[in-house]
Amino acid sequence: TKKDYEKAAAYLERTNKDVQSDYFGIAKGKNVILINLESTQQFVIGRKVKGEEITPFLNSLIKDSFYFDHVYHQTAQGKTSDAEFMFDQSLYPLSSGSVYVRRPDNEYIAMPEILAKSGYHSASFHGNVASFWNREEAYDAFGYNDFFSMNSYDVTEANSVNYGIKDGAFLEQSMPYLKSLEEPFYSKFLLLTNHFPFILDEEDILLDDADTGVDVVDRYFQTVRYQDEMLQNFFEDLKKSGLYENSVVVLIGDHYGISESYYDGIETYLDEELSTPEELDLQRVPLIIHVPGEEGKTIHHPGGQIDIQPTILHLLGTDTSPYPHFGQDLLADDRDSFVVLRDGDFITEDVTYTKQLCYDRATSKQTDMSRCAPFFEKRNKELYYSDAILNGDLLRFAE
Ligand code: GP9
Ligand code: MN
Repeated sequence: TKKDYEKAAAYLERTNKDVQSDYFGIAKGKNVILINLESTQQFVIGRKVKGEEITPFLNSLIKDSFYFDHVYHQTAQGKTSDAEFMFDQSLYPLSSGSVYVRRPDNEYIAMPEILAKSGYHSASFHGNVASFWNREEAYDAFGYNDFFSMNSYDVTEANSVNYGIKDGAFLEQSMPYLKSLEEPFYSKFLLLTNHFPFILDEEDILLDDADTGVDVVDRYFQTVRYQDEMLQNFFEDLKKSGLYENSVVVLIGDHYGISESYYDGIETYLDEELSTPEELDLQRVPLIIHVPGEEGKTIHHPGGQIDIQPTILHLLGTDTSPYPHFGQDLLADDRDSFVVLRDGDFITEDVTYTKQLCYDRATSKQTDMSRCAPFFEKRNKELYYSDAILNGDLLRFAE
């Protein structure tokens, strides 16, 4: 009911989600190119296998970008679709199933619709079939103008692996479409090659075997390395086309690639036993935001995928206060860092709550529950009001 909507809106107002940073509006009028790094976890950034960097291109890009090294994925069963949903809508995903599949008929106020008010055209690019995760229907609900899916690409046996068209061919074939878009645009690219079980053709293997004794982990490093190389090519094409200077590029991982059953391989690779808070920290995904002309800066404060939408909107100089959203501008220094994962775990500036235990973030040691307990109510409310909005289709009452 409208009353329920008003309660949720009052909660969002009380918790002050609209703190702005000094960077508000620095990218006004620029295009946005958001790239979803499939299954890419933060821990690969800056690391090496047999002396070779796993992500040489991303490592160099970070030097002149905003880089967030403590952003956690907040996805649940909807995997990529949950991540995308947060980027576009800044609501939590559902605790089970995918919002795309379960709630495509809801009213939404998503990124494409918000940016359309400033004259932006919006497009999503993805090499898999349009019906996967019910994207076609969901994108209509979010207000996307274009969806370039499998039918828009020349997909052959030779240029495909695992789930479909390889990232290299996908990005290359996307360029003409991207160039043809009306500017300014908001575009979203969903990569595909770095997906479990991490299969590559021989010619695409650019990194030595890590020899962890766990094949999935060894292959993971190689598909991440391949993805990195294809991104480098894409950036070169962006530069050639002239789009680079006029676009904000956001790169972010959608969810973990290595599940708990393969942690042995990560422990062998890192040469250490993972503590409980370190296991939670494996749920971090890289977030890199490149704004042309801006100096590089690394931000260590914790954040989540739910924060992507307000962070981008603020860079573009869009006031987010009229739009219901649970995230915050990650560039705002004086924000209250509070990351709620979909299973109820959470991370604050000082503590981590996971496996029903409380940990001190500075020491990674278990600490008294009294330091985590004060956040339980806020955690519950975040998830409660977001669920209420989705299950009650409450955005239809928003102005
Ligand atoms: C498939 C892509 C990958 O279209 O979204 O699927 P997921 O990571 O969600 O399993
Ligand atoms: Mn995914």
